[in-house]
Amino acid sequence: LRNVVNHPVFQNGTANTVFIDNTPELFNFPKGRNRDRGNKVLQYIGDITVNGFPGIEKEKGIFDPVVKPDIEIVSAKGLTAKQILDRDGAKGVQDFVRNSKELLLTDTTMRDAHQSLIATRMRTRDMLTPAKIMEDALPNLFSLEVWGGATFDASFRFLTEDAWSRLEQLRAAMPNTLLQMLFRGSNAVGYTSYPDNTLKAFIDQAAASGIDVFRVFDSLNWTKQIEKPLQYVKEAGKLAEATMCYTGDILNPNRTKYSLNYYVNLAKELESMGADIIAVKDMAGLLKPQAAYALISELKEHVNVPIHLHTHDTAGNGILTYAEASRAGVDIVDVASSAFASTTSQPSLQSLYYAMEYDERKPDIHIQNAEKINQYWLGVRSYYDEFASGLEGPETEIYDTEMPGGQYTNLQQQAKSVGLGSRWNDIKKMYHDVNFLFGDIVKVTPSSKVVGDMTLFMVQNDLTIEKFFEEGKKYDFPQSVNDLFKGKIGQPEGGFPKDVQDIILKGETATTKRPGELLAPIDFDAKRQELIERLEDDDVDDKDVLSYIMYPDVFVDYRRKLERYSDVSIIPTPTFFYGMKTGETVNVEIQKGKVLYIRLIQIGELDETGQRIVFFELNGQSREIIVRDAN
Ligand code: 3PY
Ligand code: ZN
Repeated sequence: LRNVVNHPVFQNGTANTVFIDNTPELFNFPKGRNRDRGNKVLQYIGDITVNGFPGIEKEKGIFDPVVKPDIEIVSAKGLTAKQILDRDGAKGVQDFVRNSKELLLTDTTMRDAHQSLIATRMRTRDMLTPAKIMEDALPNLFSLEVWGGATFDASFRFLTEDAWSRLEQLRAAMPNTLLQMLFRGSNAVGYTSYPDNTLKAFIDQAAASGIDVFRVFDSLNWTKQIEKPLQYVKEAGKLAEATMCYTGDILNPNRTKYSLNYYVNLAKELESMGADIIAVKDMAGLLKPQAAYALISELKEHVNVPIHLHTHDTAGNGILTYAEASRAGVDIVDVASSAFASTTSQPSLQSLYYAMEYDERKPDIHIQNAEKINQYWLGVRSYYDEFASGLEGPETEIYDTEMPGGQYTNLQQQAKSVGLGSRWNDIKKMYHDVNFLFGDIVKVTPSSKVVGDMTLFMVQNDLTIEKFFEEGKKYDFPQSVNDLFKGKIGQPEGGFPKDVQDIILKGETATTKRPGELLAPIDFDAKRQELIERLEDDDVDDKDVLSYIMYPDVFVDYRRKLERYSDVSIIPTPTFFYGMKTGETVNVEIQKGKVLYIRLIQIGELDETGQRIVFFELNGQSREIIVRDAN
């Protein structure tokens, strides 16, 4: 109401009922979730303190210091790529890239790097400090990859954070930097195909919320599924980065399916579809240095649009791959800050800089600033060590396994959760075998998940490839495997092996049509209504509807948690994951200048109903919170 009485129209006495119609925003009173925030934050901390955070097993340890990097302000060399996009459009950015003699860099720390190392658990809070200073510190970076892939799902599911709000906060913090997302073609940011109207709505909203560069791929390299999203990105005035996923080994004479020719033809096709940039997405880190030289040289010869290379450093050869790609003229490469680089993540930005320090294409970055930002990331990284179950060093077996970097830790977790943790080596071998059983397909979300599901199924049931052919008809394979062979995620190069398809589908029919063509457009108003009914809350906007379409149950759960806990993104990360220790005090800033001083006094005894009272002090006053003990 203070807003209403302060409004100039109200103050000068001209307010009437039309005033209410014209200024509805003033009558949006805080919804349930924002009432009583202090107690809700205590409820969250109490619940985590008593029951722990899923996936965290250890006691809260001592974390490395996290200090705001004290950087030197650098001015951009002319306009930034983002300013050029906003002024001159995609064509302007293409010219900018072509005229840049230096190798350009995309920093993936806030997307693929944490997806590939710490199971996508990085919180928005920990991104905002570097986001605010990166434009001043490293203005000549081409872009930052910050969104898409698993980050969308994980922020709602595990972090109780709105993915759109993350994007909008990053956008506000970095108005002059290209923000990039990974877009799964006809699967948007989900695991299943969506109708075209939904892809368009999602792209339009992502563009409005801050995305400039859309890296659009299809998990089987089926260009039919890339075409529409590319068109929608272009209609939104953003950069359409059409992607070919790299698999196999172009230099291996025995792997002829995905040959140099295959990729050159694919690139030409993507260019003719209107790609502004072509990405080579080496999601498993299979592109060996010499192959990178051969591939990039050919692409530079046959296509005119800039080439953006993405790899994972799983086998430890990433820097050499980039150096060779640079020698062949690649325009942009993806790197991560050292604290979040290497193994299943991207190669290190700092390592690449030093590898090329006296090269004519040395990246134009202020290395001391990059080092200081990395110091910050090192501190942040220590909060998340409990989620890092990945590699300690290079794993060259990946050349055989062909498992994407982003899947590695995930599949390990999935294996543990079904009791197969001790059979990881068998799983890796089986993953290789399943790939060839499926006809040697591109493996990236969601096709990689299907290979993973089948792998776990085979290992769990002690199946071998021979047994599959002998007894396969007796088994009901995982739903995702059925869907793949029905054509529900698209068509692989060369089609599916018929004998395998028959065993899996057992007479069910398959389609070779683009799944999106078979889906009716989504009625957004009906979806909104459905969501309002499920939530019993009409505070639902367009972004909520899109999130609900992508992840219905996850989104509803997220909103329930928001009701119970309010906005938990304000809770410092150590407290968010580990709760509090008796006697500890933490400060939570709920809005600028408004701080909750929270002290944990005592955790009460378990009562006969399975609950405990947790005793806090909130700004000097005692508060008691009831927590159900789930242990
Ligand atoms: C994703 O789609 O999440 C990926 O990272 C694919 O590599
Ligand atoms: Zn990747």
